[in-house]
Amino acid sequence: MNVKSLKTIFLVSCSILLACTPKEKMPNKPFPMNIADIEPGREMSSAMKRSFEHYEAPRLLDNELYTNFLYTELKGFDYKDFDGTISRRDPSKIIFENGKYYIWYTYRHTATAPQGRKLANDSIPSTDWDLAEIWYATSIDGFTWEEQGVAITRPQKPQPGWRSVATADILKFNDKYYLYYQAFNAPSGTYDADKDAYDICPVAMSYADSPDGPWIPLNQVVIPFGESNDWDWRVIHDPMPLVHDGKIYLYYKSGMEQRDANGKHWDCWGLAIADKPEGPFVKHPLSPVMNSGHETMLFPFREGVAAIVGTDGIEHYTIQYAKDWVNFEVMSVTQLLPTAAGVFSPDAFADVANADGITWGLSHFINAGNNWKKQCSKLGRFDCDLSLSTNDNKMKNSNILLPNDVYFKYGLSAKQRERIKQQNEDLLNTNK
Ligand code: AAL
Repeated sequence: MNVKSLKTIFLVSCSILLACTPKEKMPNKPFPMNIADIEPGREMSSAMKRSFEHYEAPRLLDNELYTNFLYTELKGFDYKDFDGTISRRDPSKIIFENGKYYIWYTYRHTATAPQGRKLANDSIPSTDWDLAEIWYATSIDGFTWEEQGVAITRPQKPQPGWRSVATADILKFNDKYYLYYQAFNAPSGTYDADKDAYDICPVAMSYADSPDGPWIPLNQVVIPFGESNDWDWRVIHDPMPLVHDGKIYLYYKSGMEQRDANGKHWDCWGLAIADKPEGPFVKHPLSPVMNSGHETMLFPFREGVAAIVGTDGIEHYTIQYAKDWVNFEVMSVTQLLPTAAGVFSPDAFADVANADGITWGLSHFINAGNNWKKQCSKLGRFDCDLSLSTNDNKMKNSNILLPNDVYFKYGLSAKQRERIKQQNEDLLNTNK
């Protein structure tokens, strides 16, 4: 058969196919001004269809999982003029017990500011969360805090966490309290040749009968690393426990080696489930269950779980929801998100069928003194409306504009200026 007859057969088959394909039902009227006037079954563009089908509501104002975040400085914490020797960061969830709010956080009080892993020794920290302990504070109103002191000290070598204990989160289960935290056995940033990775640090747990302690260490690793070459075989960070269906649902961060433009590995979030706080924790077979977020804050919402997904990843700066606690969907895109925050989630452990959500929490602000040589972090409060019972329209704005200076601060590098100059010259040369 020659090329010409092949072409003819192809064209004839195409027209038969086209004739058989049902024609798309195109709307014959322009899109109406009022949503109520949209005819049922009307064909829509993908974007308009998404407004009605994917999101909770076409208007942000009606989207329970959209919010702004408004920030307030806290009272009650001293940072020695941000000289870099005192740091408070990575706050836990906030709980309300004994007539007051409780929060736990990474507390570092060292002789110097962090100096990097090469200069680190027994008293010089490598990073902002090295040589740290877990401290706690209480508050009556959530704005003024009273530091209560240490909750988890560093145990003796070789117990997990002898070098640093950091990034704790709280669980209340059957009237007892559990703190899960990162337990470093080497200065953070140290290279581990066995695992060919930095920051190998298991999750440890301590328990107490009261939020005021005393905290008893379990002295064992509670969330096992994955097998060699599994996505989470090297790092398990940021443990976050919630209660669902009578079990402990603990989300944690790990990630694949693929580097992003900012040099960070691909952060994802896994889910491990246990019947008892000490485990065994069984990893959900669909883990990782979230594809983004260096810092993610989770809380029960309606019958599912919601997540505020912060920096890093293809779905950063979003608020997500998983009705089944496993399969997350993007519910909104937002701005000025809290960083590594701890939320006040009254239903975190209540295991209710219709959780209300959250309206505030504490975020950390790294490099609090704006001087990387004296790096330290501070805690600040954020307020929001991700709650079914709160309806604060002011939290639903979507035109937050930052001061001009902020835009220009993120300017071009000399290398980028050079590239642009070259592109201009090339254009001039080709048009001569
Ligand atoms: C934080 C957390 C973990 C990391 C480091 C300290 O924001 O993601 O805790 O290890 O940074």
